Amino acid sequence: MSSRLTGDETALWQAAARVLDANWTGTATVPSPGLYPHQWSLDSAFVALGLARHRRDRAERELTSLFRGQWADGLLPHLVFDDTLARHAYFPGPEMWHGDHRPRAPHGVRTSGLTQPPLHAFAALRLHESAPPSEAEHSLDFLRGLYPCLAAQHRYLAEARDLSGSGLAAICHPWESGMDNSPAWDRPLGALRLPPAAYSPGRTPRDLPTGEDYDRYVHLVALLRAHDYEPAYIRDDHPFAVEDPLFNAAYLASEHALAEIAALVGADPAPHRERSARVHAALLDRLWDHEQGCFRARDLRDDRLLPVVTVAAFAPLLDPDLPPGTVRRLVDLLLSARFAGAAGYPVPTCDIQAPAFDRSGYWRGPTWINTNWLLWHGALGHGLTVVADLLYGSTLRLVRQSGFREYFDPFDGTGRGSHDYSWSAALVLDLLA
Ligand code: 2M8
Repeated sequence: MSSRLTGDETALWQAAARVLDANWTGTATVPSPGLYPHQWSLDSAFVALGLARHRRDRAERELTSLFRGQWADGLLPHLVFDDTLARHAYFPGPEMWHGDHRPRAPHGVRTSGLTQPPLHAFAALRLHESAPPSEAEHSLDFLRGLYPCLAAQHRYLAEARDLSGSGLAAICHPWESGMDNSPAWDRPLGALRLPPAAYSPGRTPRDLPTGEDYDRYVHLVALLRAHDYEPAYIRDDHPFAVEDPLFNAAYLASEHALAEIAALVGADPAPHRERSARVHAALLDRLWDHEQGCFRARDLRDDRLLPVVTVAAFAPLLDPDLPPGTVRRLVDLLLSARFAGAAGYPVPTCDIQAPAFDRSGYWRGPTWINTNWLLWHGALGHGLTVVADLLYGSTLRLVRQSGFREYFDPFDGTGRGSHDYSWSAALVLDLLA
């Protein structure tokens, strides 16, 4: 803990550290007690950023534990199951993802067959950069060991998920975005033709996503599983294929980090630089909406941008090479009454003026700490100190007022969803560091 913290900040820091301690299983961190009892990929990347400031040993174990689940083709699954738990502990449990035939999946570890935004190389580099001099050598050794896994994760995305050949990676399920029921997915989900007796899991941990959303999520998983998650099926036939700005901004940030890691561990950074240049160009070429001045997801099944503007529109601020004119237009929209301008506790996950906006609807409106953190980091990278200060202040106000909740009402800051949510705590540790 930094010695320059005020008394109030010290108390917040300690409370955040307590949440991470309580959610530590001995090998990894669960997103929250109760509702999310396994290890999630995106959560672990954010948690590692916080553990880097609190328990560096655990940050390393967090990442190592996640990569135990990596598939032979490099896919980093979005879920690594804790097999000691009862089967009903979480829906959908391990049995939904595989039958006995488990091509490419690791032995002895049960995982999902989807992935999530690849923020891991970015987190690993930041972990290394925050090492005190006494741990620098050990930290470099850790990076050396992790580099091949990170490189394989990115190779999978480049080889199996670049469905348009543009350099962008496509997601094949809303869960892969990390923003499950974002209104951005309403159109492609609505276009799905469900089998007559759709599966109804009866899991409604909160009002949204609805049972109908779950039918669609489960249907998409059933299709992927039936086709063994084969890249050729995903490319040619799977009905949900979307290029998302947040997923690709994370991919780009991590590709930049991989180039740096490669140089540190004596590998060749050139392939990573080439790939990040392609993702940068494709983001602007394929996902930039000049009229609205923001990034939008592209549906590859009808080659159109998806209509709803969400907080993902701003994620490419993580791109250090974003042209200044593009940055200015993003900031204008971010500060407008459609996002931060009309929210007491920005940044809402969906355009407030969109008909689909729902202030309490999970990823359909509430403010989340992780998206705030990504935009804060992106804003700092572009020297946007006013925006960064706004995000920093509003994020800390949320957790001071409502605790480390999963998500928050963007107008009055009321906490919603799980309590003691790991990435909310972890990212506060990083903010305060
Ligand atoms: C939420 O997603 C899971 C499915 O993966 C769920 O709804 O059960 C999302 O918020 C996702 O971004 C997050 O990683 C996960 C665990 O916190 O929960």
